[in-house]
Amino acid sequence: MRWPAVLALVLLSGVAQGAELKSPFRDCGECPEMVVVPAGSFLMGTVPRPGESLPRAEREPVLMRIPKSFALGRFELTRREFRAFLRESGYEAGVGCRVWNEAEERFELDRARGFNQPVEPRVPRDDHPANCLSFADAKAYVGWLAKKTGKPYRLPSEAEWEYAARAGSTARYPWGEGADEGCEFANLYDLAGHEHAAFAAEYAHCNDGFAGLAPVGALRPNAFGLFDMIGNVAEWVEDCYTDSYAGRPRDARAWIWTGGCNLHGLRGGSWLSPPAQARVAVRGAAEPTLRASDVGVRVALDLEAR
Ligand SMILES: [Ca+2]
Ligand SMILES: [Ca+2]
Repeated sequence: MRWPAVLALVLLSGVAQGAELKSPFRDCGECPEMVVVPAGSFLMGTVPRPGESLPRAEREPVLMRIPKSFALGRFELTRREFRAFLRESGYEAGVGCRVWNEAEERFELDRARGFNQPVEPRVPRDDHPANCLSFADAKAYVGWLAKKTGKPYRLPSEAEWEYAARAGSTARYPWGEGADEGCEFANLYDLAGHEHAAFAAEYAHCNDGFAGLAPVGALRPNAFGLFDMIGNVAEWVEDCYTDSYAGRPRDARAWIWTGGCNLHGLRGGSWLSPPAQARVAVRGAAEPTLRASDVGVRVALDLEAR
């Protein structure tokens, strides 16, 4: 089903009336800082422009309702936070990470690389996003965090992710329609990246200041106070990936099925993404075993138990 643009604008009035942003919080010293995302509704997907070709996965939008407020990581999970998990749990960060080979302009599996030995960032800092994490690593982390805090930490659903990333925006990007206006908000493949690597892909014609991974929160947040939803590292969501929204739950629940998924959703694109691949509705996916230098985690939390 296609949605006429005028109808879409009417439907997308969005965030619950009277919602006001609450202060961020964290449940322990090395726990992720959390932002309360208000309840609301939104159109998930992209209304195609006349003549525009978009993947089926996003071009048949669905009206979604997020019935209750929830909390989402203010930032991508950081190296410091993931290291606390490794230290306290004894979990081993595996090796074998998909990295970008600049010389050959392609991704390749580097069996010697992993969270502890990333190619990027070249000089890792505590506040860089944790990367080279598989879906299982992400689940292990949120499981540990839930046990440690006694609170229902988990991965975000795909609906929650897009709702939170849009933060009330109906545009192609949370900041508006143009990729070239996004360098204040998102670390993508931009002039800085192009000057450094110059691989053959479209780039944003502005300078976000980062040719590689940026520390979390280096750029401006969206209207919900969330940083780096678009770009930097792509983020795992709980949902199995499908190539259509037909039949999916129309609320905040993740769309998963017993027996496991061949592919899980990845959202937001990364610092390596051409801007068109980092639009807010673009649906990425990967095998749950994939560890990649451009993939990380953002945690979510149910609030009813608080
Ligand atoms: Ca960049
Ligand atoms: Ca991100």
